[in-house]
Amino acid sequence: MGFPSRGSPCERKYDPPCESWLPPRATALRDEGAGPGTRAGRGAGVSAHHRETQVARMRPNRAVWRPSPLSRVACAHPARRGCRCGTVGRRHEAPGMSSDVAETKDGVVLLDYAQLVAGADLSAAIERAYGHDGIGLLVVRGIPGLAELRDNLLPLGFRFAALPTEVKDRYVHARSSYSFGWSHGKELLRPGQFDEFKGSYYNNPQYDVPHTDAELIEKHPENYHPNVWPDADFPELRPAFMALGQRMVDVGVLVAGQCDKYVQAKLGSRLAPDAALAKTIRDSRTCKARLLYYFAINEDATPRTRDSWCGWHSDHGSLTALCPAMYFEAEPGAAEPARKDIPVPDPEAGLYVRTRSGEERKVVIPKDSLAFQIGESSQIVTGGLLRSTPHAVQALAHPASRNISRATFAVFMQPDNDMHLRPPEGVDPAEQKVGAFQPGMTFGDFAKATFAKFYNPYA
Ligand SMILES: O=C(O)CCC(=O)C(=O)O
Repeated sequence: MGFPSRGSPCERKYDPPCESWLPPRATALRDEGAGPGTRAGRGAGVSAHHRETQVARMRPNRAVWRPSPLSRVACAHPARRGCRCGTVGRRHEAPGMSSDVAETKDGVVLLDYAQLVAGADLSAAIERAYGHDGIGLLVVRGIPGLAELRDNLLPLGFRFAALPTEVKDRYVHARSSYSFGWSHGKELLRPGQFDEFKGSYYNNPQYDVPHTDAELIEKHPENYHPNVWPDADFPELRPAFMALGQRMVDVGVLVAGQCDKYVQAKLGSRLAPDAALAKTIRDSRTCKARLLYYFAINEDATPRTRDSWCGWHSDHGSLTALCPAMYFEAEPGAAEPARKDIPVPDPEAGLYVRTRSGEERKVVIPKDSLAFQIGESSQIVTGGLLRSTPHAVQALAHPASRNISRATFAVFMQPDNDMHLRPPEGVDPAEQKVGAFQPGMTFGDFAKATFAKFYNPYA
């Protein structure tokens, strides 16, 4: 296995060999949005999907719709069939909210990167996306350099997955419960069914060596183990993975800063001191990035369920960044795709969220944008002011599915293991019915309990 052992590890973020091709960073970027921070990530145990799939299933009251006075009038938004918000026209109007929130053509809340950098107050958009009636997800567009970073990384998902099994197996890391390196066929799609058609490459997108404390690494290998890179067989993965991953965390900190503004205005001094989302993310050494590759399903002609490529789950960290997916066409066994970044030939395939009203909505992330999803840890520390949403990925239907595969990249921003998940003052921790959460838990406890309670085949 390729465990890096580079010098002065602990203090050193990954430095791309050459950043000259990246657009200049706004100086505000790293300092913006100081405040709360959390992150939602993989890695506090076994594949989060195992437990997340089951967590989602075990939370019947997630899908509660609170009707507002407006809910009697049918919404005419083309992307919101069945919505009862009362809006007639292009913009969706969530109950009790102003209409000055931009949306994608599918009705997903849309923020401009430039507005984020300028520090505009985007609280209305945050409430629309992450509040009680939101879908737990928003999109940020206009991110400089994103298209190129995406183009550099996602095809590597295809190429790595096409390597011989014995090569990929060198980078499987059982000791961290597959939270670093290559993982395929280890996670549950749904109870009893492993992820045959999904492979993942996990690593920390910020720190190759997040900690040098041997005891801590031994105790929490799923978070603090050094990154596992296939440098000997596939050296191109590391720079492309780290460059896109760091960019996504940077934008995540800006989104988190907006969440903090909104939450602070609503909860003020009731918030626990370490509930600040942007700070949590900035301080965290356990962010986890995942290059996902969904294999083509060539032969199976059974109808595709929503969770046919990725099971229903909610992310248990603080905030997840998602890259627009890329589809490939290739003959079985090909080392390179014949065509890449093609339009998906089955419009039903892709990412879905389950709304509070129980509706399953397809979410398309525009190519120049990133999506950001709220995780369960943020839901806990804000007493449910920000809410996570179950999501899943549907595979292409047969025969359109033949030779068509999909890659994407997710960055799970999550608190450090020892951060306490404290609901706001006045919110009874025992009333926080969020996954495996129990009062008094740290994030590390929460993550471990989540895995242990719902599924841990590696224990
Ligand atoms: O593939 C996607 O679009 C979503 C992936 C995802 O939800 C996850 O990795 O947790």
